[in-house]
Amino acid sequence: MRAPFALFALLSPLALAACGDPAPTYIDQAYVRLSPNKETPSAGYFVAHGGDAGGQIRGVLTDYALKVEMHESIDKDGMMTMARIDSVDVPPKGEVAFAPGGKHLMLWGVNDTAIGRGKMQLTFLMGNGDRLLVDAVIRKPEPAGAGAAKPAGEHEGH
Ligand SMILES: [Cu+2]
Repeated sequence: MRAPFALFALLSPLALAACGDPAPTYIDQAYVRLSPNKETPSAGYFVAHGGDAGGQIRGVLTDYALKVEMHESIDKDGMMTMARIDSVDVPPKGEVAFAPGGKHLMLWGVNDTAIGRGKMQLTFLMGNGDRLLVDAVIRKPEPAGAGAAKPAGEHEGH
């Protein structure tokens, strides 16, 4: 007659854990806008969601480009310039957007196989040691002349 009780005792901690699972940190809406010129880097964008605990992005890796850096465009006395950033805090229940004109990824040497496939996997290194794997859609460069419609401050490849 003790078996049902033992079974319940074993199961209940799992049930409690399932109820209390915190919302995780995650990343979505990732895309890479290819540079029209192979010699200049492409730009990557995404939205990081902090979940319940928040998190910190410490770096981004990929097998499909030679190098990836996190950058931030800044207005310095009216001149748009940019600086490398080493980490980004994503606040609890908040989000951080990497978007044209602000924070962005720079990717050098995007792999032709990835371009043909139209997407590439990015690995986000998080401050707690987690790695988040995210598929970024690869967008072809915009045709020359489309630049007039772009928001101010968006940088072209350099
Ligand atoms: Cu940049």
